[in-house]
Amino acid sequence: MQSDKLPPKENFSEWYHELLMIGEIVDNRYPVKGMCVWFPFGFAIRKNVYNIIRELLDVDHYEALFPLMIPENEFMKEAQHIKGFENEVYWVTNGGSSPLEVKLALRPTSETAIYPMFKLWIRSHADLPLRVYQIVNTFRYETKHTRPLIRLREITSFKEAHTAHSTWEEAAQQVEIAIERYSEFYRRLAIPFLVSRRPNWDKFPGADYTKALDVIMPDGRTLQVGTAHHLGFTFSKTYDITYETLNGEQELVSQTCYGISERCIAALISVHGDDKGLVLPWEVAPVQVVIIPILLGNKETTLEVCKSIRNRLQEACIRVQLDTGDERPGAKFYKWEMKGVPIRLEIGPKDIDKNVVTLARRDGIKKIIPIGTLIESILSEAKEFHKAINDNARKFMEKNIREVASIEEAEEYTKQGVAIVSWCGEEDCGRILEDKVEANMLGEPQYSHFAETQCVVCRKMTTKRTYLARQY
Ligand code: A5A
Ligand code: ZN
Repeated sequence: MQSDKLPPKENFSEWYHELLMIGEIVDNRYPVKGMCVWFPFGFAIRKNVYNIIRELLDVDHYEALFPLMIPENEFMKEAQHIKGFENEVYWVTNGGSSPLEVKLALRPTSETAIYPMFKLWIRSHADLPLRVYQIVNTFRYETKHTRPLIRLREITSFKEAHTAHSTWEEAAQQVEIAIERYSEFYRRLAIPFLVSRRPNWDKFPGADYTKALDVIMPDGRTLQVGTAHHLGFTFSKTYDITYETLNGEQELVSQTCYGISERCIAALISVHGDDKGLVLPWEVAPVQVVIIPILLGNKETTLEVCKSIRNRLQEACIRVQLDTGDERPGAKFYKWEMKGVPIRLEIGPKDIDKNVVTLARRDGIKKIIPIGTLIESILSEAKEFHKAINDNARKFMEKNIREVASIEEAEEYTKQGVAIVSWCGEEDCGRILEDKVEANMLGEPQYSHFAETQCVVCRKMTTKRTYLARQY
């Protein structure tokens, strides 16, 4: 039994874990560490969220599906990749009681499953660029503290895209396109984020470089919610993926890959939620509007009006629920607020007499709306609601980033938020920084420019900066 009292969001960790249960997102009681069960309500959110990713990628990617198991010989081909993942791989060694001739890895990510097939699929320049993605479960034997939706051993919602190009430059362009698509994705979830280029010692195993999106969580720590990797020629050399050029020569393809997991839902819940529970953006809320009848006087008439309004909303493709349960209205308000429903309509006999309804947004705004223009009003309030939760989230993010001038200040500030410090870009200085500040370097902020100043470690002049943060 769990209590249905939510701790205040201030106690972020307890709030988060409790809300996943009472908000019916995921159940962490499954008897394998790091593996969670999606409740139907959480799964409905997931479906809506992943529909956005699909919509954004389907424009110019193909969705595909590769097997879960990877033969050891394929998995072990790329040395840098092995080094990055070998301690995190689950191995299948038996079929029934017979040992397998070739051990099988459960994919921790799918480069080594996909690229042997790319070798077969790509013949000539006409096959390029090739862009595919899949949404699958992946397995990582994480040794750091596991957390639902954040650090899982079975990642159930791993969206990975893999692309192949005729030149390195075109692949670099694809990394930018990936970052742009992910940015659009997070804008639609009203989640502000930081984009940075990871330092070389933190890039994806086998990549030339990695760019990442990070979200600042309520406790000031950052969560990496998406990454795009320029793979250069690393894997095309290993897996011999070549194409015939216009002149009839064989050339290696240049590759990228980029991924997002259910961490996007962890961010969604954490960034927008409040002391009352979930706050869901309109586009992904399983229930967008809830109608609460106020049953005083002529109950029949009130229910009739509520039903006809529900039908009108359904015809307008709004996900609506009419709550005709026995609880008192106050108890229903509380329940649906906890579920994050963006808009609540309260309809009682007095409203009906005046041909109006009371509309209450999940962010606290309340209005009286004429029934005649209800659909238009709801749709415009939905837009306003998106803007309001987005502004609120942005304010929080901006309040928790600061440029600081010294190692000491960075050490102090990263206790509560993300510090920006000047860093010459040298690995030696970076390592010293991470060590002294006791925080992680997210890397260079992208698409921003800074004045010239001294590296906080070596004092060389530089226009470079890095984010420093305590990371999830
Ligand atoms: N093949 C590329 C795309 C790849 O695997 N990249 S990655 O290792 O960076 O993973 C992609 C994203 O998955 C990460 O940015 C992170 O947001 C998420 N992720 C990684 N490990 C995870 C874990 N154990 N649980 C949940 N999400 C995870
Ligand atoms: Zn330096």
